[in-house]
Amino acid sequence: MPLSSLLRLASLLAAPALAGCLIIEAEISETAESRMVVSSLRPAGANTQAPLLDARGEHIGVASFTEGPRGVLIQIEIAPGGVTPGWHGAHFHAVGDCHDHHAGFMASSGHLGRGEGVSHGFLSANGPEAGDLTNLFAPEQGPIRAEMFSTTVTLASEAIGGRMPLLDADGAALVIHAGPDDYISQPVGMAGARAACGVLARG
Ligand SMILES: [Cu+2]
Repeated sequence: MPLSSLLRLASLLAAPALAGCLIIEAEISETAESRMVVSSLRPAGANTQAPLLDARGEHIGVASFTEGPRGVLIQIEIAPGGVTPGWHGAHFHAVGDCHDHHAGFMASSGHLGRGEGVSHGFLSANGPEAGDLTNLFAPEQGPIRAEMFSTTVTLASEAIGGRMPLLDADGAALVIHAGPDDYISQPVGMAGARAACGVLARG
């Protein structure tokens, strides 16, 4: 798909009221009345999703993933108050396991693509890792809505064109950290604890 088409697609996805082709899902947060409705705008073409849990194991939002010809579109929506206001690092972690919220989501392992000769961070000489993503911003009030595009991963079960597979045997998780990623410090950009985690569902 030419770049112009990709940009047109992105603008359509960013303007759901105009696109008229989105499936609107809504689900009630069971634990926090103040959060009211967690609405998820799922593009009709989205291939899979990851429900996001916070460190208390509460459902705070959802991430949707759509495979493109050169990478994966990531769309994140988090309810108001789901994470603290400010910038937060986000990465793909190597294992699709977020059961251990009480233990800091360590079961999701390290960043996807961590290995010899590879460093964390877009600004690192030997970076980035395949799982690196840009930070997202949580406002003081209202929900978080963020979109990212990764050219280093695929939703396939095997590598495609050098892109690492998210849905291989041990899956993958989208992890949101307590603080921002500085894109250069090792091993996680000084992003701190793992504040939220979501396992990518298999289609
Ligand atoms: Cu991380």
